[in-house]
Amino acid sequence: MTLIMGVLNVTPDSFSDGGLWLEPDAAIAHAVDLVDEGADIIDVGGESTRPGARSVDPVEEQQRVVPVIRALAARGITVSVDTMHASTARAAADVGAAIINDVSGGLADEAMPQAVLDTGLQYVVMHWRGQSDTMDALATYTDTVAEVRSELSARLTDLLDRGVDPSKLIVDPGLGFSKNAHHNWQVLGNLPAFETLGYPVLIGASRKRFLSALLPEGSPAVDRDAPTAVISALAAQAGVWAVRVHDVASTRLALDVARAWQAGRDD
Ligand code: PMM
Repeated sequence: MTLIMGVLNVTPDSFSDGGLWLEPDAAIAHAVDLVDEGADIIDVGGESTRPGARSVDPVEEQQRVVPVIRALAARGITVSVDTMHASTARAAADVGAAIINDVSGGLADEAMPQAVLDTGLQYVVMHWRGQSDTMDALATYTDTVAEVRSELSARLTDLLDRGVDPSKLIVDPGLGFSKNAHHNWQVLGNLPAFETLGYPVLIGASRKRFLSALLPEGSPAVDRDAPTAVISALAAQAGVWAVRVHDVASTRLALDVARAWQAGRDD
């Protein structure tokens, strides 16, 4: 059954929810709501990765995320930490995080693979070609699916060579990261190609820019929750391990529909 990773951005500048959950108490309350709505994992991030976002000092990032992760883990909630910094991953592990979600797949901080080894946490390896200020310029492919897959495969090989336990690894093709709308749809239409890497697959389509083309011009980001939920259902049918979403309730419903559909077929 496909899991739901609920997004909790403890940032002033994330594109769809920046500034909403900067206060720890508000962040914790929102995470508890997401769990009540059906999230299996809460992904806590303290640095926006939207195109053009400024990078955040790891100390500031830790001030944002550590108290929130500590409180959520103490409530028995499974927490992932969305970070490219090894020091933040270690600080999160110390207060009970279960998963390191690194959108750079270990490329942004050379100390990350050792942090993965030392903490023994699960590790999301996302496809990434460069920091937020350069990533759009790097969105060039001749064969999108093959190139994303082989670049992910190279990251996996590197991590395994350093001794990371394969059972800890999760892959994510990184929708929107050095990928335009066309590239994103190519990835989504070919999810089995990523599943053949042999690791659980995570998909993060939620509220991303490429969904806006399906909606009336000028629609707010929350209007992307319906297309996001449809993607969640289709991704579940394609066998993904988890979907990372802002609006958990609509994706919960979509996954329940997909499951009922499947049960009808198996009956
Ligand atoms: N997207 C964002 C941030 N973190 N992590 C993973 N594993 N996959 C993603 O697609 C992903 C991510 C950017 O979205 P946000 O600003 O809404 O958090």
